[in-house]
Amino acid sequence: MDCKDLHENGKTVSDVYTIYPFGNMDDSVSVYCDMDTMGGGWTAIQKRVAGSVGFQRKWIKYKEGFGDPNEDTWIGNDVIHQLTKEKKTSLYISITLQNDTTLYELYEQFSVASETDNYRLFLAGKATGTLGDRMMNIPYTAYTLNKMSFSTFDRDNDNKQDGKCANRHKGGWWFNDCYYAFLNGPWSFRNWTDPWSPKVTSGTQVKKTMMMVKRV
Ligand SMILES: [Ca+2]
Repeated sequence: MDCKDLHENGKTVSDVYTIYPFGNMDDSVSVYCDMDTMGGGWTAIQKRVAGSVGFQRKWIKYKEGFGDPNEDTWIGNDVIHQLTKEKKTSLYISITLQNDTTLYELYEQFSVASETDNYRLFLAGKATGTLGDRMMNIPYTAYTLNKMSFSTFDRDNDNKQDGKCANRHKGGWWFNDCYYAFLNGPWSFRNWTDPWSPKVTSGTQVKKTMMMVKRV
């Protein structure tokens, strides 16, 4: 079903694998599995290493997924929902900087609702790491991403009254009245503001990003 199953069945090398998250052999998904980080068995839902894939995509593309798991990819919101809907699932986010330092944040509980609830984000439990929590419990509540719907440039579900965060910031995400953390910004670095404020304030600092999930 996911990379954790593969890991438990002896796949211990980080690589691209085929999983069947919908429990049906006709519905395969090609994913990057991280078998090294924190015990391994992590399924990458987002990965950016090359900038070869644009992340300013329509709702339907975020729903279905896009890109290449060997390079840059969004696994798809339907798959993320499927992977997180039943079991308690953790989210591991990392940003590798141009100087090869990797910062991370681990969210104990993560899930994404179905399309009928606009792939709403749920985070709970502890947040730990070197990035600092900038999604769940933050002092400026207008930038809290927890419990926000997903938005794309053609589907505005954000809390910005006078505009669309997805248009302004050029990518799909769980925007509020926008954000302190946004990993789907334009890879044309100068245009990507605050991937993870204040630790990473410009896309020019970013070499790689990962968002990965694992049942716990
Ligand atoms: Ca709006």
